[in-house]
Amino acid sequence: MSSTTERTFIAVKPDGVHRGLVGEIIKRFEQRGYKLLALKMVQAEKKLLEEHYKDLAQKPFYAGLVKYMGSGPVVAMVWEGLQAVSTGRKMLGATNPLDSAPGTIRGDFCIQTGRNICHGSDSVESAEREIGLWFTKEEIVQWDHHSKAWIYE
Ligand code: DAT
Ligand code: MG
Repeated sequence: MSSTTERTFIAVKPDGVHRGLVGEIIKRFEQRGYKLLALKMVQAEKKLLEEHYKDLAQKPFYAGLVKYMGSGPVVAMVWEGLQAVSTGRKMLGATNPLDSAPGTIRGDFCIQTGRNICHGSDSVESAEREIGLWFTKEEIVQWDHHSKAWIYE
């Protein structure tokens, strides 16, 4: 199976921001080799969060999830690279941090599903939808247009 270049939507949730884990989470994606295409800190509107998590609207934890995600600023990002979606999910770890392997972000920094510090898209389709919800086209850098001039003289 060949790997393809993908984009994924990664976010540091309010508890991750509050706990000072923004840099740690960015660092892991940078050091793995992914490219940062967009980043912003957002106090998300309830409407955006409800739309973001609309597939979970019937779950008993939905209202609490939306409230938690709106309880403080979120750091929203777009990362690009080979298999960014599935590898990003591996780097985050399992949804329930008690099942997240040590070495993953959740496995290293949290213990509660309801406070699991980070979000990552679960498919290429979800990534496209989520990137479109959180970012305008203008906010996403066309890195390939810049990188040669930027890194090399
Ligand atoms: P993930 O964030 O790993 O993609 P998900 O999309 O199934 O997981 O759920 C979104 C978020 O909702 C998850 O990160 C934390 C919260 N959540 C999921 N299951 C939960 C549960 N059983 N109780 C409380 N919160 C839950
Ligand atoms: Mg999910």
